[in-house]
Parts: sequence; C-alpha cells; structure tokens
Amino acid sequence: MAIICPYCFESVAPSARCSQCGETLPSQLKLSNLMFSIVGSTESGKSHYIAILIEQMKRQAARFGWSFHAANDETINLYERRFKRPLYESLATIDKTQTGDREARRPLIYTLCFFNGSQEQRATLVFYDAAGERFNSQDEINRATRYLYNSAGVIFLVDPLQMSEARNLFLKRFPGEEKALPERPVDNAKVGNIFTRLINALQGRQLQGKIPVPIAITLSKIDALRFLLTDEAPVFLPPFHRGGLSLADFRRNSDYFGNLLSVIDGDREIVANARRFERVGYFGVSALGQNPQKTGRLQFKPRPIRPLDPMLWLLWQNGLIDGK
Ligand SMILES: Nc1nc2c(ncn2[C@@H]2O[C@H](COP(=O)(O)OP(=O)(O)OP(=O)(O)O)[C@@H](O)[C@H]2O)c(=O)[nH]1
Ligand SMILES: [Mg+2]
Ligand SMILES: [Zn+2]
Repeated sequence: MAIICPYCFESVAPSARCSQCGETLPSQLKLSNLMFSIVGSTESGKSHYIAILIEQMKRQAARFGWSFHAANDETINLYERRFKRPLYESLATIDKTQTGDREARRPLIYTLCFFNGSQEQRATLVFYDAAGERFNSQDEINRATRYLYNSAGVIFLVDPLQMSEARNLFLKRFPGEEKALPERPVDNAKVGNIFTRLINALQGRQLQGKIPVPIAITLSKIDALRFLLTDEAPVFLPPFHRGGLSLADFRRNSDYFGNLLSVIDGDREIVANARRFERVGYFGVSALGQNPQKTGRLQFKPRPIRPLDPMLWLLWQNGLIDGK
C-alpha cells in the first residue's frame, strides 16, 4: 500500500525514509494517514484554532474513548513552542504566520488510537498551519498547498467580521466603532474569492461531478458575534457528543450556521458555491472565547467554544467515529 508523504506529498512506499524527499517518516504512517487542511484568509484565526484543537483532542480523550499523541519529536517541539506556550503559559496571542516561514510548512503529525474491546484501531492525523496569504492567488494555492488534493477533510475558517454584511450589522449596533473591526480584506483576500480558489484547487483535473472531500465551513471567533446571537443559539449550549458525534446536535448547529452565513455574507457566495461539494457541514467555534486585548494579551486562559465540532464531523465522515 502506498502512502502520501506529509513532507513532499508524493505517493511512496511506506518505509523509514521517504524515497522522494528523504525525510524520516514516523512509523505510524504505515497504517494510515489522514491529512486535514485548515484553510482561511489571513487573520481568520487558523493558528489559534489549530493550537486549541490539538489541546482539546488531548483533553477530551476520555470523553471519546481515544488517545491522541504526537507521532514524532518535531511535532512535540513545534507544538509546544509555536502554539502551546504563548496561549497557555504566556497568555498571549500567537504571532501572524509569515509566508516565508519555513517552519510553518512543517506538518504536525499525531496518532489517534481507539480501543474497541481488545482491538486497537489507529489513524495518523496530519495538520498544516499555512499563512493566509498563500491562499491569495490560484498559483500559490496550487503550488504551495498540494496537500489540499490529498486531504481527508478541509476546515474552511471564516472570520465572520471579515464579511461585508456582518460588518454592516456590527456598525449599526455599535455606530462609529470601525476600529474594533478586523481590517477589511483586500479584494484577492476576500473570503468568497479564497473559497472559489479552494474549489478550483480541489476540483483539479476532474471536470464533472461534485468534490468528494468533506468540507467543514466554520465561523471562527463566534465570541465576537455575541451581539448577533442569542444565548439560545445551539452553539452556546453544551455539546451532546460523547463517544462519537451526536447527529442531532450536528444538524441543529449546521442548519443554524448555514443560515447565519447566508445572512452575513453580503455576496451570498459561500453557501451557493458550497453546493459544489458532496458533503458540507456548517459550524461555529471560538478558539479563545474572548477578544484578546489590543496589546496581544489574553484577558484569561483560553475558554474555547465548541472547538471539536468540525473535527468530530470530519472523523465521522472518514468512518473513524460513530454518529448516533
Ligand atoms: N475574538 C477572538 N479573536 C480571535 C480568536 N482567535 C484568534 N483571534 C484573533 O484573530 C487574530 C488572528 O488569528 P490567527 O490565528 O493568527 O489568524 P491566522 O488565520 O493564523 O492568520 P495568518 O497567520 O495571517 O494566516 C489573533 O491575533 C487574535 O487577535 C477567537 O477565538 N476570538
Ligand atoms: Mg497563522
Ligand atoms: Zn517525501
């Protein structure tokens, strides 16, 4: 069985080193490797989301009956230094990911183990934290993000306050508070344009038919949308997932956020274009559960809201966890 190398994305025979790029391959890759891509404009919240997602995969292990750990030392070191320390020890935001930062291109590789009675099932999960600018041109997306083709799932992160109608609603509610909004994205960085490029990249040479990769369209930073959402919004209720994905909970949230996205996306592009995918789920998450101070300090330790929802759905789509 061939595997996709997480460093050069060539299809190679499993062995200790990649025959194409020479990188050392963690032995777990031989069993399976599922690559998950997190795509979104610059400042959409990718780095913070990845930081929290990985921590939550560990912390919630008992709830889901899995164990989750780094597959190599590089992953341990990268995660500690770039993600965990700033957020959990220094209580500070993570720096912007620079396009020229070679380290940011290294994969974070984890093993997810399930125990079914005496049987053990494993999957290797690979994450990449790309700089948002890399999604600003089709050439860049095609060249620099070849892993997209081979993804087992994509989390498309959308900062709601980068969307035109959400900004209008915010300013109606808080007149004159432009400064509190994230910068208005330049044209080629608009969420709708990045989504179109992502579709083109995933469609690849296949001209007909829907895109088979499951896509979790996820509003990030929903703590900052409190002004629009009521406390009864399903996302603010405790999640029902335990030992697997609660399908009722998933549907309630997905309907809610699909509708919300149609309202705040003035161009109505995202939901319309999402029909190009065979499998779509809508989600809302917050990595931090707070708006960091302008100085980059957190007000308190991260209090994530529903960080695992998109990932649970993708694991279910890949047959790794149950849906009930
Ligand atoms: N309110 C709120 N703000 C957040 C949250 N997560 C991130 N932010 C803010 O959004 C900014 C950008 O987040 P990043 O995770 O760096 O965004 P990114 O998508 O990695 O950006 P690039 O590295 O430029 O591609 C952060 O500096 C935070 O100020 C959240 O959960 N809630
Ligand atoms: Mg980043
Ligand atoms: Zn390789």
